Order: sequence, then C-alpha cells, then structure tokens
Amino acid sequence: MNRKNIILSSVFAMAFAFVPSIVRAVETPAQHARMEWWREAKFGMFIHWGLYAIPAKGEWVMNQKKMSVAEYSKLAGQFNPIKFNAEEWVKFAKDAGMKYIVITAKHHDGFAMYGSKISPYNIVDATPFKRDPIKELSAACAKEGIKFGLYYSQAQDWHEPGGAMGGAPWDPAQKGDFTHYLKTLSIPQLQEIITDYKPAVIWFDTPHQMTPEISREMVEMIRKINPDTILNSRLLYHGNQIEGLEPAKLDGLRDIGVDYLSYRDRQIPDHPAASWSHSWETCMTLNGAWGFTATDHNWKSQQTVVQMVTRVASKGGNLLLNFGPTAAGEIPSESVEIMKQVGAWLKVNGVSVYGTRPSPFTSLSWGVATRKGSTLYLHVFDWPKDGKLIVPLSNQAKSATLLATGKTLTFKSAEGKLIIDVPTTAPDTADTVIALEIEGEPQ
Ligand code: JFZ
Repeated sequence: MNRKNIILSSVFAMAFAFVPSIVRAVETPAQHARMEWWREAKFGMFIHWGLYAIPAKGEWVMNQKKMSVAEYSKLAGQFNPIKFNAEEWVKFAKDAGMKYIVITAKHHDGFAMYGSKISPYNIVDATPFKRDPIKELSAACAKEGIKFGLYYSQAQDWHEPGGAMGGAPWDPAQKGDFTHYLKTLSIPQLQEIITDYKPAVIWFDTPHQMTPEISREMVEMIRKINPDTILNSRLLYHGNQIEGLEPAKLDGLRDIGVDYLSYRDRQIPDHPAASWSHSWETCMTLNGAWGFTATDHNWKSQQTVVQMVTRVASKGGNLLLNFGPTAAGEIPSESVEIMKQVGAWLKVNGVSVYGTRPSPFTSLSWGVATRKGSTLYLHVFDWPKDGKLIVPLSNQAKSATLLATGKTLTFKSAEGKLIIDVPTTAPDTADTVIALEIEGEPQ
C-alpha cells in the first residue's frame, strides 16, 4: 500500500469509527487496490463449460427440456473431454489479447466442474474424466500471467433440493428450502473454491431469492478467506436491473462490498453509472450462445469484436467475451479463427485499449476514443471519404500518428475543431487508431 492509500484508509477508518450508520457509497482504498489489474485489463475470456456440452444445445438444456435430475445426471457418466488442454486454452486467451479468464465452476445445472468435497456431483468424482480442469487452468493461468476467475451460480441450482429455479420446479427432487441449500451447498462450495483455487474474481449470476443480508454474509465469508477476491454485482442484482437501478441501491452494492457492476448480457450500456466508472463489465457471446450449441454458426466478425472491445473501453468498462468449448474439450475452431485476427489487431493496437481511461467525447460521428494522459486514441470505424478526420476539440495538438505504422499525419485547427489529414482509404477496416498528442485537458 502506498502512502496516499494509507492516509486514505485512515480517513475512512476514522469516518466509520465516528459515523457507523453511514452507507459506504465510494470505492474504499482496499477495493481500489484489488481492482487495479482489473481496471487495466479491459478484455477477458468467459468460458461456459459443463455437462450441457454433450447435448450441445446450450447451458439451459436441462431446464428447457425439463429433464429430471436423474436423467440429466446421467450425462456425467459420458463426460470425458480428453482433448482438454489447460495450457492451450490459456495460450489461446493470451494470444487473443484477453487478460483474464472466468470459467463456470458451477452453472445452474448444479454440476461442479472441479473436485468438490461438499458434493459428489462433480467432474472428479462423477465422470470417467476424473481430472480437475479448474485446478489445471488455475495453474496454467498462474504460469502465463493471466488472472483466473470463477463463475459460481450462487442461487440458481436445478440439481440440489431448495436451489432457486427462476420458475417452478419440474422434478420433485428439486423441492426444498432455499436457506438449507445456501447453508449446505452454496456457501460451503464458495468457501471451498475460494480456499482451494484463490480465484481473482467470483462471478455471481441470476440472484433469484437473494437478499442484501445473504449477500453481505457471502461477501464477509469470502473476504475473510481472501480479501483480494473481486466480486460482481450479480451477487444481488440481475444484469438487466443495473441500468435502471436507483442511486441508493447502487450505493448499497458498494456498502455490501461488491466491486463492479455487471451490466445486462450482450449489450453495451449507453450511459454506464458515473459513480462506478472503470468498474463495470459487459459480457458478450461470440455467436448467439453461452454453452456449446452445435447449430449456432452466427459468429461475430473480427471487426465487430474489435469495435466492441474499443467501444466498451471508451466508456471505461471491460468486455468479457464468451467461449463454449465442446464435450471433447475443444474451443470451437470458428472461435479460434476469429480470435487469431482479434489478437493480431490487439498486438499492434493494444496500447490504445489496455490501461486506458474513458473518452472525453460524448459522441463522435466516425467511431470512439480512449485516453492515456495527454494522448487521445482515436478509433476510426467509419473512415472519412474526403481524407479529413474532424475531431471536435479546441486544444492545441502536438502530433498525430497512425498507431499501427507510426506514420505522422498533418493537421490544422479551425473553428474550435481539429482537422487531421488522413489517407483516402482506411488502413485498417476494423478500426484504424490515430494517436493524438494534445496540450492540456481535452475541451
Ligand atoms: C445468465 C445465465 O442464466 C446464462 O446461462 C449465462 O450464464 C449468462 C451469462 O447469464 O443469463 C442471463 C443473465 C442476465 C441477463 C440475461 C441472461 N440479462 O441481464 O439480460
């Protein structure tokens, strides 16, 4: 902890000592410190992987087909992903420019993808595979310098009696008491994964029946074991609740100890909450599905992905992009091809993404911007046909360069705008980045 943080912590400590009823509405110094890598990261890999990869109809198949607990459980006997290679997955993430991984330790189907001692319904004890992919991935991530996080469905569980259903149970075996489920399965398993794998992030989801009190209890339990664990807002609120959440509830999330907002799936928020600037994330599918879906070939292009990453960064957030590996343990080849191109773009242009701050512009007709100190990165999606890029900026500029090639561009100021002379055709059809050095604060 540096001196500034120590002073800040003391101020906070004093504030709470004397005004205990205050709602902690701002980031604490400890929170700021544990979020440091996350704020810089900007781009992460989401992985939905479980027994549902066998029927290959997505992770909701048990619910959608109203499969009984006994019937769905039989899939475990067939699950043998012998092509799984943790090192390869992590290298894939790294080459694609993704800085962290969040994988399903347990999804709504209730099946633990790690060796759990709390329940035998897990990959080590219930499948012929017998290996612990979470352990293997965690080790590979540590080796490659990739942060490793775990998705854990804390409330919704279609296998365990009392688990939240998000609807009516379809099998008598699912009936039970939610508190009992929390006490005997969810909380002990959370305790177990925090202790055994020390995940950098716990990614909660679909908080049916969750209350502020239960949330607080979970946070306290987790922080006691590892205070550095980063926690998302789906502990208590669904993704689609965040955009309309009243300020008092947003502050309440801070008070509970949540670290970042997890917005609605597959949508970039128009106006992310200013009070959570740099601490929000959007999760996105590369085709239309989370869990492996054999019939879904609706893949997004490299251009779409690059523009999503930069658009999210321009608003101060992170993009968590999903992959749904097969039952054999492979990342779909289409995903691999797209991400090779995304990785190639980030290798050249990554400086305009990682560790950047949000755009000073509310909107730009041709694309988005990111910023690092006195450098503005102009991400041009729609290339100006007349060879003149107009930037609504009255500052003096020191230099303008094409980031990918280092080519210097000429420019002039006119009527409170900066006009940059650019080639007549786009050097990069996905996103051409211009690094603009300016004097003073952007205005
Ligand atoms: C949830 C899960 O049910 C789903 O299986 C997947 O894991 C996804 C990442 O999260 O689904 C959601 C959650 C939130 C919204 C939509 C689907 N939302 O906010 O619109």
